Amino acid sequence: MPEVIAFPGPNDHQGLYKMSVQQGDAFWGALGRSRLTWITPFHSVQDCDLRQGRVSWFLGGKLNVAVNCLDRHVHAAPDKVALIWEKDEPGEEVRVTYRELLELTCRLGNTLKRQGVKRGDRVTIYMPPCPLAVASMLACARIGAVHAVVFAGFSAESLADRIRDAQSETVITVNQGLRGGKVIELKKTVDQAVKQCPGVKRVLVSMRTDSKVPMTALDVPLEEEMMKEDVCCEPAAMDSEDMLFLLYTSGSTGKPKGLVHSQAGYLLFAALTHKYVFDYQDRDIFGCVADIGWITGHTYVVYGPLCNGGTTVLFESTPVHPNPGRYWETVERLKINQFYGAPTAIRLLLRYGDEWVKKYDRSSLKVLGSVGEPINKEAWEWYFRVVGETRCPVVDTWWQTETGGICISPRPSNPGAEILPGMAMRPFFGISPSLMDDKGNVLLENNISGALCISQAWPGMARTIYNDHKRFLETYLTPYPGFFFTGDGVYRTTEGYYQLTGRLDDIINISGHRLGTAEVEDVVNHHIAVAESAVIGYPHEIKGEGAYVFVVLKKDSGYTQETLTAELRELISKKIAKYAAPEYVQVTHRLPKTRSGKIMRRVLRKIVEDKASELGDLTTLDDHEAVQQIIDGRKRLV
Ligand code: 6R9
Repeated sequence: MPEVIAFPGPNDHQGLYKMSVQQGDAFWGALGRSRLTWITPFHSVQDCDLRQGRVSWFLGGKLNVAVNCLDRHVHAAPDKVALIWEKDEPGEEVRVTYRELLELTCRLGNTLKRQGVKRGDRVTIYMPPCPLAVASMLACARIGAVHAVVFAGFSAESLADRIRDAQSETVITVNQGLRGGKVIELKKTVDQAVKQCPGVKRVLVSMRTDSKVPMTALDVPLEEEMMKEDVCCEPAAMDSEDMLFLLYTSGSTGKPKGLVHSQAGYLLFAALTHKYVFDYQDRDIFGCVADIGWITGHTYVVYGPLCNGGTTVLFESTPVHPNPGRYWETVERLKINQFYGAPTAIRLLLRYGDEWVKKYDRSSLKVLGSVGEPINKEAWEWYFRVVGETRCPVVDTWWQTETGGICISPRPSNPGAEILPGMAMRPFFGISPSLMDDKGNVLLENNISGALCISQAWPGMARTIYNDHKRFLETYLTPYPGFFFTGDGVYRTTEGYYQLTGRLDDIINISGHRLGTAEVEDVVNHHIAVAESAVIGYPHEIKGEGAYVFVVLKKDSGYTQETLTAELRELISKKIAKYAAPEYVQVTHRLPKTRSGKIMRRVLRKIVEDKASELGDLTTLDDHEAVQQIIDGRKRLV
């Protein structure tokens, strides 16, 4: 007889949290059974050992993620709206019901199969938010292929790197994108990328606009092919731990890494966090404005809301198109109940003043969410007071591509719990945060700062880095053996609440987008005039952080600071993405180095933060004059 365990009531968050971390098997087992639909039930809830890098959930179980996100809701309510596609031009939204989305997904799944895509194959998706992008993700899930969505703002080079790393033979894209009223030649970018990827066998092209684009021998017109296919597509029975998707993200060294998420644990964690953090109810319209190319788009535009049978908004535009009232006009028109966006956009809109917000009826709003970077108090207060009229709790949600879903955040479904401005507050069910000091000791007390680690595996965590498990272990699991290391710093208040303080490594966060300084340096160092460089992040009023490049030129290169700045900005946009282009390029004669030759980024950081009087311990610095020159050079630049 299995042991009967009393489950705390749905409003007893403390009880639920306690159970989730102390009796994880009972907690997740019950949720896995009740919230997911299985083809074969699992026999064990988990088999995890962070020390060994072993993470498996719902062992022995077989399921299909697309069935969980579509079929079961089609049975219950076929005409319920699954997606509202909020196109670039306001007022042209398109509603897609669960029945329609299932049909699209099946036709697309059959198209992929006919084109030769097999279970386990990787499919790269390079598309803006649109129903066919969601159907592409779900079609992969349906036939057991692995999707790798690449944000459609990445350059051809970045796209090619990701296609090659994933060994994708298939790319799905659109003829053109539309964003902020501008046409973006996405197919052209794919053409350039595919030239560098001999492994690509086919490119499926959807027609987002009416413009014909040149088609090559590899290209397949997606809508035309889909029309020929059946609206039924047998779902593959997938093991809980089979790969669902790869998603590339920047690390502090080397090329971006393809984090691997698996089926059941990820989906359950997505659905549960979506339900509890946003207090999502059956008829609510959920408006997450993130692009599907980021993890936020995966988990809270697609998988969480659809697994819960919800209605989710796909936002194709920008916060300022056609004017800074866009978000709130969309909230009014679509009657959005939960709005989920990034601090960088909030800071930008705040500057345009309250009128753009107040013009529109926001009475549908119940919860406001923030994600991607720390939200400063001023932005938090404005979001809470002006946008939400102090009526809507603000949930500052901390998580990462690696964590799969929200890990630290307030839960408005938790009645009466305090929420403080600019704080992620409390761990979600199953998440046990640990703070570490430099020596790897666990800090048990409150009112203390440390490196944020998580001491137990949770169902939504990434399982590995595609084709590089060693790097996965080295990055996340060996720095603090037995713990998952997040790379973030955190402060725990006297009350035991968590406040994130920023990255501890060489990752900078530009408008909520991660960028490794090493990635940028790699591009800068390829410029013919550059002898060496150092890239750092500096505080930026709107973007959170900006990139600042220090360059030492080769002798007699003939370049001035101005010409070099323009060329480097161009080069970085082309090689990485537009958002990565640095704000400042400062040419200097020397970089500050230790006697052993290491660049002292700490010193450079202080200088660009205008804290040159607080440079700290400089005993290892070999060249004090270099520092003074840099301070003087910066004064001339800004
Ligand atoms: C979901 C997402 C992850 C990094 C993360 C941290 C920063 C995200 C945050 C936050 C403070 C928050 N971050 N949310 N910092 N408060 N609420 O953004 O994933 O793109 O992988 O970035 O973003 O530094 O480590 P990802």
